[in-house]
Amino acid sequence: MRLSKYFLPTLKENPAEAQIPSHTLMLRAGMIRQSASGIYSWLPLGLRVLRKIEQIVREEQDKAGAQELLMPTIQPADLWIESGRHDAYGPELLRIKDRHSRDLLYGPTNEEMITDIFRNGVKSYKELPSILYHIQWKFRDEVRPRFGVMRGREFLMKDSYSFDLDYEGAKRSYNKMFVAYLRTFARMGLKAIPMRAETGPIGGDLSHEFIVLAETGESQVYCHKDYLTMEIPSDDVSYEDDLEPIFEKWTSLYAATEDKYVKEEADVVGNDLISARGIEVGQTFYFGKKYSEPMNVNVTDKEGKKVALEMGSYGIGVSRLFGAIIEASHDDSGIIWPDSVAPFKVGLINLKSGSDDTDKACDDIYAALINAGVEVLYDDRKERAGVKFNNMDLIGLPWQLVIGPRGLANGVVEIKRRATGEKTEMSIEAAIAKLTA
Ligand code: 5CA
Repeated sequence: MRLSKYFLPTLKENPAEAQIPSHTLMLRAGMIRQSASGIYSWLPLGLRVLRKIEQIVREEQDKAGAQELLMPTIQPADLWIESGRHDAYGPELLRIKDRHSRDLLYGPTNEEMITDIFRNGVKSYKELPSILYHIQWKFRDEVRPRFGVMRGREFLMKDSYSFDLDYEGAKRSYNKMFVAYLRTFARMGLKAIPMRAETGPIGGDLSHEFIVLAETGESQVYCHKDYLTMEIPSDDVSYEDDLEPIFEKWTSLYAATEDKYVKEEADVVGNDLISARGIEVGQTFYFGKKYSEPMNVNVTDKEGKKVALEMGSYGIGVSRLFGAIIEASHDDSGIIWPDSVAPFKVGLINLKSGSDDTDKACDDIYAALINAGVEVLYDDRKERAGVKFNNMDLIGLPWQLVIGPRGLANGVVEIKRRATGEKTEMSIEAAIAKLTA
């Protein structure tokens, strides 16, 4: 992509409405714009990152055996009346009437709808277990939307739902999602720590919040220091294996917990516990028959008896992760994207746009990288070098490739790694080889 043609409305100054780095940087780097309180448009550069986060979430769900479907954003209120949540959910639920005065709502989550789809589609225990998920926009009319995409009103969520015949099956499904979550967040360069949690309006009695530690997190959390060095389950661990030992290992250190569970925090902090701020990027729930009993989600078991299914649900805040990754990875100059979610891998900087030599060299390098399948943002604008450097640092692409007349005369270009600031001079061939490796 040539920057001269790219819609990238960056800002020089920190916007007054932003209180935390991710919000400031997403606005400054031209990635989002607020449309209404807690509701955002995703501009081209931001959308590329959102899609990559979404894709990692999708791949890890698929590996765990979950199947993707897509449910609508608008739901009939009837289903929520049936489950009893229409009243229970309160003013966060955006209730809508259509032209025929039918009651609808903008879904804040999809337990009812998936339950309805499932009960009409499955009859026998032989069709279990099953985990279904979708990645869809949600709406919660939060009292205090804040921190940009971190606590929005409209936000993108991955929500999975598991259906099993008995508790043992449901726990196996829970463990699969638990391991998938550890892997998902690790692929984004995040250390997310599972913490025992309350279940709130979703219900149930087993729940974990996955918390990324960051100074700007909304909640105060405490966790055992060993969490910081604990290994993510390797690829050798299959989803067919018994995952209970992994679950035990990750949940047994004086369990990691939110402050509401810590009674004598002053005594325990300072020993093996770390006190930190955290961002909740996902939450898992086991709620047994909470929806399946009132909504009649049955199958016939081996003996031909009807049994209500054991269910769980598992959410990931896809758009919140965007902010969480920036909170965990930025410096004074801007964002530092982990390679896995970077909008482009390479920022190609032409230090003298308009000069035949540098233009020709940049065009050739750009073509070579694109042909090799590398995502490149080429700053071909007639701007000062300082402006280009600042801009590249701000948007945080993992690699910068700098082409100037002086270097070219000596047969070299410069590669900079954004994360470390390390700069290396090398031949054009060597630079292309490095970036396509
Ligand atoms: N039905 C369950 C699991 S599918 C559920 O809705 N869980 S949740 O309420 O915990 O939401 C799942 C994730 O969505 C949260 O962990 C959080 O990362 C994200 N999330 C929740 N509310 C917001 C919000 N207002 N803005 C951005 N992300 C949010």
